[in-house]
Amino acid sequence: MKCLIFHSAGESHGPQLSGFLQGLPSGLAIDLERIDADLAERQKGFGRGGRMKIEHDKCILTSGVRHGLTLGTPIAFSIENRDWANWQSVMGASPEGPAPANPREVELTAPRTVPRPGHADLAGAQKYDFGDLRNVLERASARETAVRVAAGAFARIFLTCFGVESACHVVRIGAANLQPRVLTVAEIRTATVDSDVRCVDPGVSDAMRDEIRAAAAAADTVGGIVEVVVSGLIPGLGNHIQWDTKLDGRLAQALMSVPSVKAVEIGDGFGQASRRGSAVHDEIYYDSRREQGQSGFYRKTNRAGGLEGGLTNGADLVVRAAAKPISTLNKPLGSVDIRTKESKPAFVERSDICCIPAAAVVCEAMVLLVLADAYLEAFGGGAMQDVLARFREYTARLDRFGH
Ligand code: EPS
Repeated sequence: MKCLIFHSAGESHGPQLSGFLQGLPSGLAIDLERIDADLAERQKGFGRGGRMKIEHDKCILTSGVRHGLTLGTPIAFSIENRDWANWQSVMGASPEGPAPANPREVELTAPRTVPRPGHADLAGAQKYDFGDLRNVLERASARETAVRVAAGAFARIFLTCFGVESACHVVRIGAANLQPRVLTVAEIRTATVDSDVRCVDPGVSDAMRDEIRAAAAAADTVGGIVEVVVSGLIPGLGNHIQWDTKLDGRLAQALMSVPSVKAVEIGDGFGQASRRGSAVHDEIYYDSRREQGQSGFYRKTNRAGGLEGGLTNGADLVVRAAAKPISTLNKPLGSVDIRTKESKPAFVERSDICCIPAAAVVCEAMVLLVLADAYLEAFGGGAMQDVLARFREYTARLDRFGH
């Protein structure tokens, strides 16, 4: 992301997570309740572990907004880790922190030396030369995704000004799979409201819960696939001219950075590999009376998922991410103690059985950050009114192109 810069800091059991977001124009109205609503969505989900009962994530703004409006300056914000109260002796910054307050803290302070297969534990310790895996895992923890969701909520507020709306849902948990179907943002929002696995189909939701229960009973974990749909995008975001500016590549990078994500698919991407071109590409139609999409051009299908050649084409963006099962297993896999080199079961840290409903919210946030960056790249300016004026100029030009 070049026009919108986002970075985070924070350890899972440190005092707080911090976020830094730079590039939003001045004059954008920020409603903190909307940001906290997105944070609450991330905390939900059947199969979450004990941590979410402790935390109550809220966005604390410390710069970049005055009297409810952005200043065009860097936005800094934090999310408190309530659990820090129980970890001060384990995670304190000072060389002489408080002594462990109880046997649990004594146990937590002991170095973790048997890496979990699938986690950053071993390669991180090798690279940074740590004898205690906690120095890696605290940052590799998915707790960090809370800040991403807050940053994505700022992006959502910005994008709403251009008529962009989004939603996410879960399409697979383990063997429980939603048959592919075309869904609008509104349909996804309505149908997932009551599903604690964030699935649009009640029958498949039941099957997904069964998958999670079965994994929990086997002291195992389970992964899945999430889908993000975005409507209202103008044609021409991103570009076709350079490998690192193509929007599909930028989306894939952002989604692949989400903990657990191992694959990204745009439209029905993987399925396209086995079909002929005539059964894959979305034919183009024209109707001069058509108002929707700022031009008379439209498609009857959207197998491309709203992206062609690195640019949006005006159809809904449809992107999926596949996430592996969480790598902390209550019945741990075999590993090796980095100190003694003895074979041992990997260490067990409190964790979730399934993070897929939360991962959907995180993936949506990442998509929104990439799209906000693309709008700023196309229409950027210091003040929101200038950005909107450039946007209107472009949509008027698209209208002339289409008529
Ligand atoms: C998470 C916080 C973590 C984990 C989970 C998600 O907190 P804790 O380690 O204290 O339980 O529950 O993260 C992982 C599964 C992981 O492997 O890092 C959160 O805030 O979403």
